[in-house]
Amino acid sequence: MKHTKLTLCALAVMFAAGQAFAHTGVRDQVTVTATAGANSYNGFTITHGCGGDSGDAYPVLGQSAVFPTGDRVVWRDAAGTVLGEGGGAGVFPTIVQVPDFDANGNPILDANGNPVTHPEDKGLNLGVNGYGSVSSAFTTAQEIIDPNALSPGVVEGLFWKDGAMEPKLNTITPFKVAVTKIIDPSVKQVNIRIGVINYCDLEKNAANDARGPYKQPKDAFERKIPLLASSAAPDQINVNGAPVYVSLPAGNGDNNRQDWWFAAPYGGSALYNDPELIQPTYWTTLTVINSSATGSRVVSVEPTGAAFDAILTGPNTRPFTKGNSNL
Ligand SMILES: [Cu+2]
Repeated sequence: MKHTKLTLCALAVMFAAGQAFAHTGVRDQVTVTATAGANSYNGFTITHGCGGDSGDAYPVLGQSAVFPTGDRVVWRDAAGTVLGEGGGAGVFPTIVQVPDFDANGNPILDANGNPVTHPEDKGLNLGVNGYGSVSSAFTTAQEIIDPNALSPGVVEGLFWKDGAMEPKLNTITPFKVAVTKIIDPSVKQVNIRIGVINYCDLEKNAANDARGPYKQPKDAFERKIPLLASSAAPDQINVNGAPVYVSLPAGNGDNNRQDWWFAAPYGGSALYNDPELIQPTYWTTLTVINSSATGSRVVSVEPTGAAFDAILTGPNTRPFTKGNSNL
């Protein structure tokens, strides 16, 4: 039997149950002011296995995330209307003074001997840092940077692998962000949308799924964990009894088991365009509150399709995907 929609999480069910913060979200909101930013030691909350709201839940084996960064961002108002692309949209300060250089590469100085500068928009920088250690279900945490980006060296994505979230439990994948002050007093809240993928089905995709058995996942301590949880079975009493868990058949004949926690990327994406996997409206969102706002505007910023295609490519999503196809 094919499970073509296993990856879709039933939003209506979750809101009906009053679990508006379920799915994969962000642990803490961040509060800044007109004059001061804030460091936030934060994380993604993984609240169920792939496809886990209305039936079987596959254990999450890893996670990728792309943050809105640099000039590959789109700003929207509360209704979703595009306000602009790139930069800080006058909400976050992204303009910096850059020195002028002469033809020989030496800084140009003014009459007082001070460097001559000009303003440049260096793009959005959330100051993302990955955190190591076995503080989530996954042993490996990696930062993803793009050497060809507007500001090379800025972390644009994070990646976790080598472990598994037991499907009846939750986990938090840790990161730090350094959010700057908000310079537009009319903006009360910024919803920072992050494109997150939870991987569940190791090295299985449309090209190879029918071949070979599903590999039993292991947790960060190399312990085997159950393959599958089913909401149709009685509540779990203990793992050894495990009436809840059943094995998967060899190969499942369909796409990877993945949950994609983002809507269709702005501007289109060559890699992330599978309508079975894209959420209708839901994004994993970091909420930033401006405590010194005088207005009540809510704006959002999200990575563009170009950012997805540059950051979450095959090398940055392996071993869960191979190459740039069948993501
Ligand atoms: Cu959910």
